[in-house]
Amino acid sequence: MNKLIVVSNRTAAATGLRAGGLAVAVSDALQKSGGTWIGWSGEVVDERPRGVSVIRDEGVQYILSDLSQEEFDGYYLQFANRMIWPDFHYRVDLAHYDNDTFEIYRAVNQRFAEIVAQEATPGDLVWVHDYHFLLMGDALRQAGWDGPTGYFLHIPFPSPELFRALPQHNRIARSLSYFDVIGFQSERDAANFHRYMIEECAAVDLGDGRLRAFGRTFSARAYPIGIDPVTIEKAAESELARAATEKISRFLGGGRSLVIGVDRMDYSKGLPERFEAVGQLFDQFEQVRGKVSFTQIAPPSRSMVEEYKNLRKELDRLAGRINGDYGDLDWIPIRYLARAYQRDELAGLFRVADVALVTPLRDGMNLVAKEYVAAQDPEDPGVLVLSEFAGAAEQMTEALIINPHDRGQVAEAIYRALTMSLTERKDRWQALSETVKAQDISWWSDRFLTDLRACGLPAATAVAS
Ligand code: ADQ
Repeated sequence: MNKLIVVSNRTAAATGLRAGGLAVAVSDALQKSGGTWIGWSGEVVDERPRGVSVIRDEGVQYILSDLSQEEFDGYYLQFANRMIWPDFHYRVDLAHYDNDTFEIYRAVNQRFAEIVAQEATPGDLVWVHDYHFLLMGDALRQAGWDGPTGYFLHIPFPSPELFRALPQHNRIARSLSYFDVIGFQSERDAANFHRYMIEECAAVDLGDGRLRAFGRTFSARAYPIGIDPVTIEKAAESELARAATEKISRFLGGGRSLVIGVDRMDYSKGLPERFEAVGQLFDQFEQVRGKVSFTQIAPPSRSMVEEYKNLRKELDRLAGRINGDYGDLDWIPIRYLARAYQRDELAGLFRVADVALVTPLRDGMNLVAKEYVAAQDPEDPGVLVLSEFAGAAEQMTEALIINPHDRGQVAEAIYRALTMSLTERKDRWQALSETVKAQDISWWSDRFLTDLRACGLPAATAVAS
């Protein structure tokens, strides 16, 4: 193998590694193997961009292209974030189905495919990421690249009934079939994709995750993404972590328990439902009033999209109402901080939090669940309350698994977590920690890249290896 080429909408160069699981995960994988990362520069310009900019940083070469205003609106804001994102997160009610923006989305996929094809040389591996580039499979082949090409979807793959709601579903499925390896976060997602391909595209199931459809043979399996637990453990003991925990301890005052939530502000994360469940906790379990504070950290994202603006208003309203109903002169039940924090600061907050609420309505994986476990003190670990609809629930079965729509169940789980014995907390944490350590970020990328590499080998070698 020569080099690895990763393609994703945002790269670590453009995001500066802030909120966003993809940036965190992929930059770790690329730094280990060296290689090229191709994506959007983060800049929007008036004209259709012609050139690219090339940056080198910590062993990774970044090739970045601007987006024109028309591309940004059609490809990014509209098709990716107002059609695919809501549809794949089971929010058909929020999706704005539209054919014109699909054409712009297709053209942007083709433009980036041409940048990849210019950079790739025989022996390279191309690894495309996420829902911005669903059409990259055949776009790459059209651009002249025919080497091993993999695709990893970071968000859920919906049930076939919901995928079919996208007017372009068949076109997208055909394009996906041009990838050699398609990776999903969970078994549930992989099963949804298989069912769609078999029911709708007459795919033949060849066993072992492989399918034949549209005249192509490819594999589609689950590769649950992990984190680097060692980095998080260290981060939890850093200076920044200490400073953050001192600040929050001053706010909490002596003896008060901390329940924490950390999410991008997104309707898929179930934040209004979570706030309501915390309200219900104070309503149903009066004994915890004044003794527990819930802090939600939620940096606004995609704030140009209307549904996200509405969410912010909803959260402001709910936090205000719950604090008004239950708060006291010396106690604020819900604190909600609409800003990003550094990884070290978050790790410190995770470590001192008695309970973490990871309660998305749908989530591909959810890295916060894993980061929370990695940041705990083994002698006094906190408790994870986890939605059954996060991909992480398939691996993290020792968390308190809840249905985020069931406020009463979530309130009871929080109460149970707050009153859980040290022995039970340790047992649960031990099992979770073993999973997070064994199935870490390297495990994820190694498994995917091993399968992808096997596609580039002559058939006899691939079988023998
Ligand atoms: P996201 O939807 O962004 O990722 P998630 O997996 O939780 O969700 O990752 C968020 C990352 O951003 C975490 O590393 C977290 O620590 C960080 N973060 C969150 N809030 C922050 C804040 N206030 N300040 C700074 N950092 C913050 C998508 C999918 C997920 C999938 C990931 C990775 O939606 O389901 O797990 O990709 O594949």
